[in-house]
Amino acid sequence: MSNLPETMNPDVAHKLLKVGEVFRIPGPFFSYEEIKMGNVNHTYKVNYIRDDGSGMAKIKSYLVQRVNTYAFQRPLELMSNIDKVTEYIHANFPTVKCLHFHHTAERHNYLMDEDGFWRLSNYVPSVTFNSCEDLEIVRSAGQAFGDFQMMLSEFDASSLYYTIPDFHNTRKRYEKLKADMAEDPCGRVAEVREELDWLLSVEDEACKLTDLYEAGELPLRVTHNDTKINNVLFDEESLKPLVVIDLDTVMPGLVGHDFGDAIRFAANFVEEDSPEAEKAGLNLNIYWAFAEGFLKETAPALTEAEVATLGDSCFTLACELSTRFLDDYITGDKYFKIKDPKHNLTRTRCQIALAKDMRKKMDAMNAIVRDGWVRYKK
Ligand code: GN1
Ligand code: MG
Repeated sequence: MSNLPETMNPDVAHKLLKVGEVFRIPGPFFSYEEIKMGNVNHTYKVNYIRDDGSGMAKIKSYLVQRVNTYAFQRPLELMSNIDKVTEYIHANFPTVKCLHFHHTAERHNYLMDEDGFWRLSNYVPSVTFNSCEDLEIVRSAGQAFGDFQMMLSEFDASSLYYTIPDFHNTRKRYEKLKADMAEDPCGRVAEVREELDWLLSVEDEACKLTDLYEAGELPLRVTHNDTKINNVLFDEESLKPLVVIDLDTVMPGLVGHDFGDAIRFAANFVEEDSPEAEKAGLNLNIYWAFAEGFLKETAPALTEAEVATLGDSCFTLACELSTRFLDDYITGDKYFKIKDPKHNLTRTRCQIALAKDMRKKMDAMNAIVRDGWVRYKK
């Protein structure tokens, strides 16, 4: 479980207080905690005191995020996507919880100032998991992501902007890696030769999903595209899923993007940036549990061709993310937040080790999704 508080920095506290004022949050503001989850945006839980209606003080919290505009170069389009998707869910599935973004006096759901691009939403008391051995929780995370995708199955995909163009275009990710490798702007390529060689040796296999889509064999859906299990908030007591969060990359995509990304995160024996890459690998029990939950929701809508890609999509997403981590390392760590100078290299090695192990287990992975699909599609 995550979300550990840390000591407050007065400059950050002052900034968050100002952001709260722009979003018209009634005070007094008294503290904040940085939420360390998320590798791209900065997230803070901000705490205010309120009257609970009977003259007693209660704590009311919100989430403030500074959006990383290096990753999201068109943040207004991103906020427009989130608005459309949450309004659609609210209108069509009124009992489903959504994050709600607050507006400024100018009716903007963001604030752009000299320090960046900010947004503020309600805080949902909950727990999240970076890893989880409890198969029931994993199964329900699979259901939550499957259900999220199904809720959006009638949503007009053409009304969405591509917040990050070619986000899961594995071919383009490889092309960028190769171009940056040739340029070697930080002189780091010699050090990562082994990782590069391995990734390049499996390029065609990793790009199968992209190639099949381009050949017209797979339908485009509205997908979440960042299905880490910690993007599902769970109720603190019942441990049932409450809401799927992080809608920054909700865009047209393939079902395999959501399935594969969830598996490469949740079903790894170790966390995605473990320095013990030799321990990384696919936990088939977790894979099975997630697949059960996901297919329970999605099977009736999936084509046979899509189901046939689900096992491979896990390998694809692990390789694709390896190329992204490695590319960031080669180009000087501009995209992902890093905790130490080799963090992106550590992440790369761990994803590669996972991808290698997935390859050995692919027959079992394919059998599991096929079996689940056959049972649930009726
Ligand atoms: C980023 O920031 P976070 O943790 O939600 C990234 C994902 C990666 C993930 C790897 C917009 O997600 O694509 O899979 O890190 N999000 C973006 O941990 O690039
Ligand atoms: Mg994200």
